[in-house]
Amino acid sequence: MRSKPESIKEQSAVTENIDLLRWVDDTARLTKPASIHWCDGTQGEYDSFIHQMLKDGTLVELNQKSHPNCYLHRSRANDVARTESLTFICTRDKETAGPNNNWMSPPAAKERVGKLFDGCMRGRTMYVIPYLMGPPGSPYSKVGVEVTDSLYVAASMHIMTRVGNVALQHLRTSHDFVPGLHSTGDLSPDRRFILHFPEEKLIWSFGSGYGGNALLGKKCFALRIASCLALREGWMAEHMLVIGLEDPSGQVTYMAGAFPSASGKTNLAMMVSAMQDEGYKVWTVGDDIAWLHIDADGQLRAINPEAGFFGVAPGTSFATNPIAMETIRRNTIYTNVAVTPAGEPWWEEIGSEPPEGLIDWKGSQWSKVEGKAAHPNSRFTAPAGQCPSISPRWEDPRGVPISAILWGSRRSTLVPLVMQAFDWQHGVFLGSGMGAETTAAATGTVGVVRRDPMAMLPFCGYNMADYFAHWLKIGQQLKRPPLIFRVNWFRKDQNGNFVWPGYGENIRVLRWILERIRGAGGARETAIAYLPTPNAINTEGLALAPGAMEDLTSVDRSGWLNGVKEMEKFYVQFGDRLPSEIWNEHRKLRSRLEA
Ligand code: OXD
Ligand code: MN
Repeated sequence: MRSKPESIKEQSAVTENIDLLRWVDDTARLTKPASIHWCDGTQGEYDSFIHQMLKDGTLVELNQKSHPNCYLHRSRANDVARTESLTFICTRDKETAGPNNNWMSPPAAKERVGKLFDGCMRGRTMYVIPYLMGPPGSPYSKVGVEVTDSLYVAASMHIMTRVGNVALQHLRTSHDFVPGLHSTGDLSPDRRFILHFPEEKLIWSFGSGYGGNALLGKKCFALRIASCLALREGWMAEHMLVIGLEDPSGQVTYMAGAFPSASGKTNLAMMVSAMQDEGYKVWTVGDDIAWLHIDADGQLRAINPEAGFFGVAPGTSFATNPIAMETIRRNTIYTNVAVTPAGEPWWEEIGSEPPEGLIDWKGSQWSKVEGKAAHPNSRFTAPAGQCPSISPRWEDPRGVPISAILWGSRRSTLVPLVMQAFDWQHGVFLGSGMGAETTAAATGTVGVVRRDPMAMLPFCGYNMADYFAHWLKIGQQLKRPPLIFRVNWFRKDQNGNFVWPGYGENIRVLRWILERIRGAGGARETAIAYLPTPNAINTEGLALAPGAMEDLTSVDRSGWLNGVKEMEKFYVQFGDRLPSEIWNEHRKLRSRLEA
């Protein structure tokens, strides 16, 4: 479907949506491409994109016997992660964006970045990608249209979203779509801007080809813009996995979990339960983003707006995540992993030694002295439908009912293995003050503790004080609010070893959570939350160090008092806008700890 960027009339064979045609036409006038390609989302189109990228070197073919339809993309060395410092929320009023966001006024942003877009697609093809976020036929699904000059982006959007007619059908003649303009530009970080205009539901991304910056359906739309829409419309767009936990009777209970980037969300979402023989099994609904709505009965329901996984490769192995390993054996685009001489993808902790002749993520012969062979934030992009543990309800247009919400982040000290909030308000407070060790998913130092409320610090498209208020308000509208838990699989001992085995053994924690949902499970009230009683979590058969479980389920009062001070430093930046309920919970926690 190629055409010259001429009149709206020529493009109207694809859609009759005048607003969409007008926006595409205006965009073409700005970026001045040589031709326009409207994506139809078909397999034939995907195959032709792959073919072109193999020809021009954007992709390298991997071993088609062991990894059919799998390819490798190597990005620029300076374009390997989300760049939070170059990500902006552009609202009329700076306070609307809040201290949690970088801000530019919309006219200033358009003036500055409009110049970069002017003529940036000269001599190149502009791809127009209509895409649907959410299951077809769901009242909760929404349409986006990304315009890009990157074939890698167009192909990746095919995997991560539902592209083409399905989106145009959902949209019909409505003007209710989120336009997103993307160009890789010259990939210079000096000319890199990820801009969001929530007031006009618009995204502009320039100068990066990295997934989180360039696949605009994901972080830009499904979180930053969607969080603003959700505030207005009374729902929630969250950085959450969604799983179904099946019990021995076959009943499935759904849970949503917010974990910061590269903190084991995909592993938890695809967990092979260590208690499978006893009838406990985990089903995957989504691994990164959940849109949560209140239904007519006052029940919170979740859909996964995405259609694929954009997961972190290093650390993924048959031991840690066999389901992911199965999922990414075919139809997968890898980015910045290493390659073996047999043409197979390789990364650190994949479960095999680096073979002789390994090629690193930059395309050079790898040698140990040069450090990691795969980039720590190397990724796989794979269709969700081919995941062996995908839930039969992952595309249910009504979504799945949520019974529990988990907050999780990497904390090597202090935070217990699991704890239950006293109630919704206390749970919102625990989420709002969540500390997290930074990871390689964003540029910057790794391993530093920062406040990452609800794992949304990089993704909340508006002032987080209002976000906390929104969470509190949603709780009041729910007939039976989900129980809220804080989990932490990442505690380390003095020698730096993990105290809890994690992965499939986390089912033991999920089972306790399930018991709590059902009004059972041993728990004791402490200063910070309800903690499991000594034998409430079954540890039979685990090789835990003596005293490990006591450590993992006790309260370090002085450590928590320090944490309370850190929270205070974070909260004060929101001034009077911070809901009084958050301050009340903060005060109550301090006095309980001091008692
Ligand atoms: C992601 C992220 O890619 O959170 O999911 O960075
Ligand atoms: Mn994420």
